[in-house]
Amino acid sequence: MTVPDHPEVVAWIALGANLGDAQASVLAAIQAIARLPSTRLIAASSTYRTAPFEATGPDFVNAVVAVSTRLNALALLQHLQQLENGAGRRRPHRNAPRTLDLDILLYGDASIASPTLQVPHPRLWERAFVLVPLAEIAPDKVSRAQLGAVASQGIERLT
Ligand code: PH2
Ligand code: MG
Ligand code: MG
Repeated sequence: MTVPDHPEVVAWIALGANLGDAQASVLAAIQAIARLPSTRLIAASSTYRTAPFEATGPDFVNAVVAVSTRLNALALLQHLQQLENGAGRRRPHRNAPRTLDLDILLYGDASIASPTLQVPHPRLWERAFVLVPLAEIAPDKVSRAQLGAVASQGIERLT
């Protein structure tokens, strides 16, 4: 499953948590992503405290990272799901509070529409908790207008 079968691609991953020690979970997940096979961490945003968006429960901690990876997109997804499960992720209902959520936002310039993975992430542009950390590490990927469109959503930089 970890056999590299792909040329190197830059992938962008969103991290989120709002159960347990969310800040510690997100920071640990960044380190775990950096240790994935055939994968190198290129950049990590600050962490942010964010208001739940179309979700219930406590405030979230969110961040975005960029990796260079030779894993194909589905293999990368499987590794990220293993990390979520290792952090104790349960899925009682959609958008339930979670110990760790790892979403592939972009995988190179690929468009993927499989039952298990949609890339670019279909709700990327609606969410300050993704756009603000993404803009921090990839200012060329997010326009002022896109940031303006989510400016009413609560977000505060932590680290
Ligand atoms: N994730 C969701 C739904 N809502 N809100 C915030 N602030 N942060 C998240 O990571 C988040 C959310 C679905 O994955
Ligand atoms: Mg998510
Ligand atoms: Mg998810």
